[in-house]
Amino acid sequence: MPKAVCVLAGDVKGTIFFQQATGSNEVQVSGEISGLKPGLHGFHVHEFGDNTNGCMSAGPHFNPFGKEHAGPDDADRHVGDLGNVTAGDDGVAKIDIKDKMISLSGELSILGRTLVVHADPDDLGRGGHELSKTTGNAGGRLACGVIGICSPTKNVSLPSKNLRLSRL
Ligand SMILES: [Cu+2]
Ligand SMILES: [Zn+2]
Repeated sequence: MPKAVCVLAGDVKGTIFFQQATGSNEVQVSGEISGLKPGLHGFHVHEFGDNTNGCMSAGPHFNPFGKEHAGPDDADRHVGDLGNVTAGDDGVAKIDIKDKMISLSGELSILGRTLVVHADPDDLGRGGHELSKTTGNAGGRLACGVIGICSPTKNVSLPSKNLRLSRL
């Protein structure tokens, strides 16, 4: 089964795996991010895998259909809109998301693009802020990494215990 990985490095760090069963339209996103302020943090795939100017050169949310920003469960959304991750009091966010819009192949492939975790909660387009419909007003880009191909035989372990819901 195709698999991909993204490594976040710095004060905020973590490893996030992506896997998609052959022929399935669902991508399983799993992993852990540490060093976060407790609470919600916007979590998106941005368009470019360009980190030459840090996370800023990753560009806007991956949005091949020209939609407005929204939440992961909305039919009309940016393809890259994965919602929020939730950090506990220990600053660790455990991630276990299934998403039907991103893909590891074809037109909607996220390979070679950038995964970003933000300073603030993503309002999922509903906050009424001027940025709600473009970024969810999720604040600064705390950490990012390019999503790369990993070995299909790699053992991708899911976060086991004390799994917190990673979406609003
Ligand atoms: Cu983002
Ligand atoms: Zn978006």
